[in-house]
Amino acid sequence: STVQHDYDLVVVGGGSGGLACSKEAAQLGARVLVLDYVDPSPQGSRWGLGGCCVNVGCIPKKLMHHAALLGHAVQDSKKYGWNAHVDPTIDWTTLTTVVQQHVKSLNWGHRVQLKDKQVDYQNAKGSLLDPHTVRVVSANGKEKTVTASNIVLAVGGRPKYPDIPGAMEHAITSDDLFMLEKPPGKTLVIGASYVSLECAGFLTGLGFDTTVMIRSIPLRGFDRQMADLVTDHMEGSGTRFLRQHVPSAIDKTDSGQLQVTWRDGSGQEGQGTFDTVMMAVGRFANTGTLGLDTVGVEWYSESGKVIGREENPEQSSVPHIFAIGDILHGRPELTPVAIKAGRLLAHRLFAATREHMDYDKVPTTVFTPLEYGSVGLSEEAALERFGPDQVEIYHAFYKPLEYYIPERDASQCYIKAVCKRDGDQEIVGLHFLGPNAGEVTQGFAVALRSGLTYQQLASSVGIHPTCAEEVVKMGITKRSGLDPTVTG
Ligand code: FAD
Ligand code: NA7
Repeated sequence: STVQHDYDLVVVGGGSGGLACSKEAAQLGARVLVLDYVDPSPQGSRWGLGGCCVNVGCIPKKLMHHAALLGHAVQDSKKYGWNAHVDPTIDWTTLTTVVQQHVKSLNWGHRVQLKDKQVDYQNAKGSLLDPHTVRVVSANGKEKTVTASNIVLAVGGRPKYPDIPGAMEHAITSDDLFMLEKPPGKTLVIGASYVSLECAGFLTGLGFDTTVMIRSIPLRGFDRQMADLVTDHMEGSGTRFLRQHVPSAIDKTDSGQLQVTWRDGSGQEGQGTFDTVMMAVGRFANTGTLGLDTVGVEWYSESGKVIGREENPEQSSVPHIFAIGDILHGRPELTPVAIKAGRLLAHRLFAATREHMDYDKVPTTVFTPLEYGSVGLSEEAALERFGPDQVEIYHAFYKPLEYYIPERDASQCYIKAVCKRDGDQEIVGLHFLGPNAGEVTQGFAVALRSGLTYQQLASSVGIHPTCAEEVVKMGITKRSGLDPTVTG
């Protein structure tokens, strides 16, 4: 049809995926409108343009993780001869101020880029009225409609609250933590997602008495052995754990603290008092008010996520309506995934390219105090897919050079390559626990995506002295039963 719509593309949600897609589309000559609107958290936190990653995700998280590592480095530095006489303490107000300043500079940067690239932007909430019409409600309540040839939904997700008395009222989530006015004090983090462990890890590192409540296992979906090493290391660094515990209520005491009631694995009830309780029990997709049913976009009621097509992963059941990022069912919830999917989609729509997002072997890193980088399959997943006889695991426990002088414990510094057993032994999964895991994992992930085999890895020359070289030096298989500890 030759119907003229107001826009070639309307993008609902100005986060990682939505901004990347709208900018790319505009660069390719499309007339683009992007809508971004943030509902305040139940605790009243609000923020600017850019979505989760910029405001309440990757960026503030990594900065606070780094802040915690710096404190640790000051401790280590004394052993190297630095006259650092006082034990470092964190000034929470300074930390949140500088983190928020950086976030605001990114909010501003996004605005400038949209302007430069001639993307129309509105701080407004979008929903679908009919398959080509978007209802736009601006922050001041003004309402209008726009029509679009194509619509991209990129509304991301928000933290869940468990359905227990007092949770919504008294608990914060990661949406509040990074802009918390007062230092969190004694903190309970509920849940065992990577968000939970990362936040608990840096809070411990910043000097706050921190407890994590886990109802089953840590880091569901990740390699089990690695996940257990992550929590072992945290426990050794002072984070407390309540395992097989579920919360049942949160009450405020007269002194203003929070009393948490829980049940342990044997059904026994217990209580503890905290200054801050943070929920990190997973996230739900922001699709509830989008009007998906009105236009016939299929979605899963359980997660709120949009169902993509096999042959065109971001295309919904309505051919010109697409979903990218955290709201796309069955895909990793990561910023670079949302960005890449958004860019490729813009090219398919406005430059007639055919390249699709490849969601396989997407690397990620859990920024716990000891970082965990991974790409590809966990040991469990490989054993299930190929069978125990067809999988070879190479592994190594190693000690980073930097750890010797300050006598840091390296018990959890561990690497594992999950390989097929036949032929040149294709590597199907790589797991690295150690300093700078994100930096180490990125390059190896490129190699894995290019079909890296164990033979190629083993024939590579390391960079000495690094932790990354331990990856290319791994020679002990699990099957052999030999001690995988690197010596010398
Ligand atoms: P978002 O970035 O969430 O953007 C969606 C935007 O749409 C938001 O601004 C939202 O308010 C807005 N919106 C919602 N509904 C509407 C509507 N109806 N109309 C208009 N606007 C709307 N990923 C990594 O890769 N690395 C990390 O280290 C990392 N750390 C994280 C740490 C934490 C604590 C959290 C919570 C997440 C982290 N992530 C990380 C995940 C990453 O933030 C997300 O995968 C990414 O932001 C998803 O991008 P998106 O475009 O799908 O959605
Ligand atoms: P996940 O990975 O969905 O994890 C949610 C965590 O919260 C998990 O540890 C759950 O335990 C726990 N949980 C959920 N509900 C409760 C209640 N009611 N009480 C206590 N604990 C609870 O979280 P994310 O959304 O952060 O991660 C999304 C993606 O990132 C995911 O796909 C991963 O691959 C990486 P459980 O394990 O269910 O017992």
